[in-house]
Amino acid sequence: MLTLYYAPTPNGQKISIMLEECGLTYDTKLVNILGGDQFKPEFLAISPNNKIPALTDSDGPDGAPVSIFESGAILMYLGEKTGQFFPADSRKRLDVIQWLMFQKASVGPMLGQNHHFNDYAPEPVPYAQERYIKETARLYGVMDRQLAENEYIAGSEYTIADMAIFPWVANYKRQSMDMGEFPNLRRWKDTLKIRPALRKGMEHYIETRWKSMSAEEKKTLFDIDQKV
Ligand SMILES: N[C@@H](CCC(=O)N[C@@H](CS)C(=O)NCC(=O)O)C(=O)O
Repeated sequence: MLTLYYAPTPNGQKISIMLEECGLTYDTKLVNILGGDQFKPEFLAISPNNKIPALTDSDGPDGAPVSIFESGAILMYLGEKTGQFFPADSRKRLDVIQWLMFQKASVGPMLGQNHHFNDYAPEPVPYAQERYIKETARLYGVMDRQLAENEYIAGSEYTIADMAIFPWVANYKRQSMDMGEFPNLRRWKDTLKIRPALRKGMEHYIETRWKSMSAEEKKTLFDIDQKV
């Protein structure tokens, strides 16, 4: 049995997309990250960095149960487990790993800061707002150039690297990006967004997504002091 610890955010949606694309059966445990569920000992036991997503599998690689945190590791685990969306060929696999690492090290953290300073910061910080909008545009440019030469982000096949990036680029309006400036990225986004399984993954528990955050919820999510 696979159990996904989840909230409907880009990092959570990466995994619901992969589970749906693979046609896997899974349970979902909603983690209320605005209410502090991520700090509960039972969640920290499987996700020590107090973040969703996490996955448990009662049938791990050696037949024993396993738990996994970090979305990139979960995507690679599911790719290996199912033999889908993570090519076996060494060169192709290396391409997927590079673009997956690019998402994990750059797209997620930088676009996350864009969301933070433009949506959640208690007061406007123009330097930070501008910095992260410019960095988002730079990263969109990197992806646009890659997609000028390749159908998908890591080459000719749809892979876990595309699934990791899509939920972030789906938020382009919120990031103040004009997709007209990135025609190849737009072509890729429009191709992916009509995949039924990807749509199902994107919509997984989307009705529980918050529209706004109270001051107390922001403190739970963003006040580093209370986390140490
Ligand atoms: N590097 C992590 C990032 C995950 C992440 O940032 N999760 C956020 C939601 S999108 C979270 O759970 N935040 C709760 C917190 O920081 O307390 C991954 O890719 O899995």
